[in-house]
Amino acid sequence: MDNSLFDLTGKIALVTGSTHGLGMAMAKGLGNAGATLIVNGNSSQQKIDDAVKYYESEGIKAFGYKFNVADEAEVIEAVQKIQSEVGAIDILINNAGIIKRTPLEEMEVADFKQVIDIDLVSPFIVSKHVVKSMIARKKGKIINICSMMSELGRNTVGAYAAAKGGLKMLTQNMATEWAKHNIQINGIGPGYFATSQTAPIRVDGHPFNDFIINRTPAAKWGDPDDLGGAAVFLASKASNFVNGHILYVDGGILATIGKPSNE
Ligand code: GCO
Ligand code: CA
Repeated sequence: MDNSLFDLTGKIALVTGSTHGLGMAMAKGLGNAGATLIVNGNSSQQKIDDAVKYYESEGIKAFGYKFNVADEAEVIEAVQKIQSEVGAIDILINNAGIIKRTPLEEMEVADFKQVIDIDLVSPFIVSKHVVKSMIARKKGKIINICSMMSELGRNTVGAYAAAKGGLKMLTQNMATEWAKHNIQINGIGPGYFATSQTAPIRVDGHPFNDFIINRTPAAKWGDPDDLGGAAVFLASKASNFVNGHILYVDGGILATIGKPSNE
């Protein structure tokens, strides 16, 4: 099969928050399609080194950079280092994010602001500094990782929903401003996936576990590797006229109002 439409050989991809979870699964998808990975995290150098070793064991070229996506000075320094040490960034996936599950009326303002900072302001900061060389080179791909919460509310995740809803509009505005430079900016909206972020609500017997399985037409939690195809599509020339679109990968959740638990 000629899959040159999806070939990422020679491309350099920065995936923020790619030491574990969905970020790692999407990065692996890009790497298996030929991309060289820039692995990022902010918790520890050890986690980054371990992730780089993991990618390399999968036959993927990877380089680790520890920086805080919410700190503009750190982002500027890291982007400059990446560009001089590895090369210009062709693909950026803004994936790093956090969630806090607290009823809104009990949530501290500082916690609300921290979620907005990391999940919404950071994609702006990183994109702002990566897009400059994309504009100069007249090509690039930016993928913002949205959520079911870009479209739907849920008890306790108000700050996260506000950030992810904002990220959907930020994606559309980036496309509005940057598409003319031959840069495609889109989003991926993962449904409910089996990751460490959802571990606390995925345990057997937790009512949310049954709820999600019943609420999802595919009747299961997603396997993180199922996101690889969407990432490769939006990172490759297969999507060269797709812009400002959010591709939901959710087993059908947004297609339906759901059903009673006994059906
Ligand atoms: C939650 C979940 C979600 C998912 C995902 C859904 O508490 O509802 O953790 O936020 O992580 O973002 O798309
Ligand atoms: Ca290929």
